[in-house]
Amino acid sequence: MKILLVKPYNISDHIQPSLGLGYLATAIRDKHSVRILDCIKEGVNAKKFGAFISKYKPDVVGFQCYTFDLSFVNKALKAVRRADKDIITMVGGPHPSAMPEEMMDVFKKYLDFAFVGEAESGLPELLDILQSRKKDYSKVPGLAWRSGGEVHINPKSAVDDLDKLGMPAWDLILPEKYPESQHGAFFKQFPIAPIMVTRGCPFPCTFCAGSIVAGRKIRRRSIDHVLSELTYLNKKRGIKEFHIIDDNFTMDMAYAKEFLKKLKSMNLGMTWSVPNGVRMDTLDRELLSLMKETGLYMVSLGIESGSDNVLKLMKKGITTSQIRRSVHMIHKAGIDMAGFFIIGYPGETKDTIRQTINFAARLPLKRANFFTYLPFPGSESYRELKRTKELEHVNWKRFYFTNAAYVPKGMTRQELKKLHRAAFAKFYLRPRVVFYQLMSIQSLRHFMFLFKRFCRWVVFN
Ligand code: B12
Ligand code: SF4
Repeated sequence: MKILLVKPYNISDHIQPSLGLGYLATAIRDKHSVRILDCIKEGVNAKKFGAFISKYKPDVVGFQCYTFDLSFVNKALKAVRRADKDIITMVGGPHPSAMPEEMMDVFKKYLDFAFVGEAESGLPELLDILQSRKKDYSKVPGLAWRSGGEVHINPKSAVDDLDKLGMPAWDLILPEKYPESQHGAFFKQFPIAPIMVTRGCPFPCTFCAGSIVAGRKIRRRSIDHVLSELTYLNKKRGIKEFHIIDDNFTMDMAYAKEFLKKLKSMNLGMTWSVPNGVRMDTLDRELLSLMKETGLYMVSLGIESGSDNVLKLMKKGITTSQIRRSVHMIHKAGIDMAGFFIIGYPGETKDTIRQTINFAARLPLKRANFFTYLPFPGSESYRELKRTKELEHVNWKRFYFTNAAYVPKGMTRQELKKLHRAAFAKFYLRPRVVFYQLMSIQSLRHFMFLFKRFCRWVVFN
C-alpha cells in the first residue's frame, strides 16, 4: 500500500525531523511504499493539503498529533475525505495517546483509527489486516477502532529492546535538507540531526506528559547501536551536529559516561547538545567533563521555577538551593547553559512568578525560555484540574505557550501575559546576555531567521 506519514503544519519555530515517523517508516517500509511529509518544512498548510493528497493519491494517511496540532489535523482529515473517501486515516502521538476516545468521537466522520503509545509493532499489524481485508482489529496493540458505533481501545505495547527498531528511515527524512535552526534558535555546526538514545522517564513531574507515549520505564539502546547511527549520519549524510532529544539523556549516568567515552575515542568531530533539557540531579563533574570533551556546547536544564513551593507542587524533586549548586557546578565545568521555566502553574501567584523571573536572571545562564503553563492531556496536573473542575472546557485553539491557555486563580490572562513578557525582557535585556546572543549568530541567514522569529514573538505576545 501507499502510506503517507504526516508531521502537521504549525506556527512553531521548531523545524526538526520527526523521529517517531522515521521509526514508523522503518517498521513498515519492507512491505509498503512510504513517504514522510513534514508539512512545516515543506510549507504545506491546511489550504494546500487537499491538493497534495489529490496529487499524491495515498491509500493510507497517518498524522502525528501533538495537542496544538488539533486544528490542522481537523482540517487535513476533512481534506483527505473530500479528496477520496476510500483513503484510510489514522492519528498517533501524544494527543491521541492521552485522549483516544475523544479523538475518535470528535473526528468520527473523518478518522478511522487512532494509536495509543508507541506504534512500531501496532502499525505494521494494522496495515497487514487492512491489506488482507479481515477486519479483526482486536489484537493490534494500542489501536483505537470502531465497531457498531462503539470505540474500542486495545492495550498498548512498547518494544523493550530498542535496537530491534533499527534506525529512523534517514534516507526518507533527509536530515541534511532541514534548515539550520532546527530548535528555533542557535547551533554550532550544520547539518544537524536529532537522535534518541533512551525512551521513558520514571520521574513524576506533574506538568509533563512525556510518559503518555514513552512510559515510565527507562529503556536504552545499546551504545554500539547509537554509535553506528552517528557514524552513518556523519559519514553518509554529512551530519556535523547531533541533538539528543531524549526526555533525559543523563538519567542513567553510568550509561551516559560509557557512551561518551566511546564517542570520544571515535573522534567524529561532531558537536552536540541536549535541547530538550536534562535534570540537574543527574549530572556530576566527571559526566560534565566528558560531555564537554565530546563536543557538547550547551546544556539545557529543566529548572521550571524559582519558588520552592511551586517546585514542590510540580513534584520536581529538586529545590532552588540544589538548582543553584548544580548550575554553579556546570558553570565551573565551562559549559554554557539554557534554562527552561514554567510560569502560571496552578497554585502560582504573581509573587512566585516574580521569584522565578528574578531567580532566572541571577543564575549564570546564557539563555532562558519561559513557557506559560499548559495543561497537557495525560499529565497529572491536567487530571487534577479536571477533577477540581477548574478546567471544564479546554479551548484547544489557545493551546500554545504564548497564548496562556490556562490562567491560575488570582490573576487575569493579561496579567499573566504581561509577566511572561517581563520575564523575557528582564532576562535578555542585559548587555552581557545580548552580547552572547550576538556572538552566537553563525551567518546573515541565521541572523535573518532570528530576527524574523523575534518579530513574530513580538506580534504573538
Ligand atoms: C523530541 C520532542 C520534541 C521535538 C520534536 C521533533 C519532531 N519533529 O517530532 C521538538 C524539540 C521539535 C519538540 C518540540 C515541541 N514539543 Co516536544 N517532545 C519531544 C519528546 C521529548 C520526545 C518525542 C519523540 O521524538 N519521541 C520518540 C518517538 C519515537 O516517539 P513519538 O514521536 O512520540 O512517536 C511514536 C508514537 O507517538 C507513535 N506515533 C507518533 N506519530 C504517529 C503517527 C501515526 C500515524 C501513528 C500510527 C503513530 C504515531 O508512534 C511513534 C513510534 O513509536 C516528547 C516527550 C516524549 N517522551 O514523548 C516531547 C513532547 C511530545 N513535546 C511536547 C510539546 C508540547 C512540544 C512543543 C509544543 C513545545 C514548544 N516549546 O513549543 C514543541 C512543538 C514543536 C512542533 N513543531 O511540533 C509535549 C506534547 C504534549 C502534547 N499533548 O501535545 C511532549 C509530550 C512533552 C511534554 N511537555 O509533556 N518536541
Ligand atoms: S519533566 Fe523531564 S524529568 Fe520530569 S517527568 Fe517529564 S521528562 Fe521526566
